Amino acid sequence: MAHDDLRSFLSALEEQGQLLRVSEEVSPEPDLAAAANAAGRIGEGAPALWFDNVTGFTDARIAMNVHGSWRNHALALGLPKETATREQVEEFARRWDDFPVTPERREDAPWRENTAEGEDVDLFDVLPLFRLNDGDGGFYLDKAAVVSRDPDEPENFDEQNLGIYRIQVIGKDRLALQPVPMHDIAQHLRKAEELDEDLPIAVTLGNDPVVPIVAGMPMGYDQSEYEMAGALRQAPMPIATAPLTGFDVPWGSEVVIEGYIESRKRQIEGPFGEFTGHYSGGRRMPVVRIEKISYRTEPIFESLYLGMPWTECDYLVGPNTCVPLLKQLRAEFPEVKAVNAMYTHGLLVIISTAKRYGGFAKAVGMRAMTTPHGLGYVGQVILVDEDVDPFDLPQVMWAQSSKVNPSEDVVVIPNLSVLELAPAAQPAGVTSKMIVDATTPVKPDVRGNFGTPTKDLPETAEWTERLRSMLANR
Ligand SMILES: [Mn+2]
Repeated sequence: MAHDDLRSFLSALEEQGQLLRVSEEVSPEPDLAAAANAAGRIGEGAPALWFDNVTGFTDARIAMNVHGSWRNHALALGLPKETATREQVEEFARRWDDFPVTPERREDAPWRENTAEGEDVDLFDVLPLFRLNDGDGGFYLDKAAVVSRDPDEPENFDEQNLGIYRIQVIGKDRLALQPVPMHDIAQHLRKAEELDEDLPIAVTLGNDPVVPIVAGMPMGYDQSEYEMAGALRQAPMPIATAPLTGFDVPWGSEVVIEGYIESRKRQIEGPFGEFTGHYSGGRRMPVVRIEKISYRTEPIFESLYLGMPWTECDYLVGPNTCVPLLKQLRAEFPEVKAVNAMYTHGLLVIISTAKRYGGFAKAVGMRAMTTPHGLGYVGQVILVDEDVDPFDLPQVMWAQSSKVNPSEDVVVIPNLSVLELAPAAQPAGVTSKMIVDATTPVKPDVRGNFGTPTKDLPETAEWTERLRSMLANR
């Protein structure tokens, strides 16, 4: 069942026992972030967290860890909460094939209830801002879906982009935003700055749970995130027209912030604890001038804790990284069976593939590095045979330990692109990348002295069931 906004999803989570209301008084720092950090440390099935009794805030409603467990991720896709991770990825991949689903335009967006513009814009009036990690340089909006358009083709709906970017609040009406060069908004900004024009944007906060999933997904430049949201929701995505920019924004957002990235202006942003498990330092980033805020009455502020994995971020960008890589690889290499890009946002990827001929698996690895996500992330690829499950790490370690002859199966390619946040890159933004071919060589590649593989015995499946039922009936 599709949820049209964050509120209805939080209600659904509560009905399923997947929302925990923290009613006792807590401090904004460090309690809010520490609680969300802890949600990633209490084992499977962590709930979303709701806070409305925060010292110093007379009027705050804060939701965290909304996607922060496989149960919540399943519920976000409208699946039963017990759905296994692998099944969630497979269902996600099935729904991908329903793309595109035309969105449904609605007029009565609830965020039209309240507005502030010009001199009256004050983010601190609307949002209960707090810091996440103790070394952060300020307050962040880290789960907002940002809408921008291609300045060359502003009427092209498919090129209108919805993306999640880290955003620091640097004043009551000022933001600093990080456009990773590999992401679509960076192309929009580059074109605007070539014309010395400000780039209009709409920052939407507190959305239906599929919006952060599609906004954080590495799709093609001219693939509409709203049309993909419709495919994943199995219902058209409700959108509405933002009043200042005229952009298409989610109908159900809690808060819509509109303004302009000021051409060629930069200001220090950061430090910020990142998904890599390391802080970025302070860096010069583009500056946003806010001109209008629209918001629901009693808006909910949704925030996401990130830092040393696993955190909510890792659940949010797990399947939505695996599936695009799988689909983009299969378009050219139908032999690819499965892709596991669950680790550190796909800085490392495990791919299982059949081989057409010797050397084929390495070609699959190189292609992974040139997909939209690969250009900024995929730094290590482990390739395994088609009968090895890339989500089963003991199997992957078996393949790597038994199949790899390092001098020939480990290929290092120097000076490739990666996002600046990758901690091991040198200089930031450039790195060597590695392919580990842990597949069995096929002709004409006849290296190694591989004997006949010891497959599970034909009767093992039957005995698995027998043992299970004997144990169950003891
Ligand atoms: Mn896009």
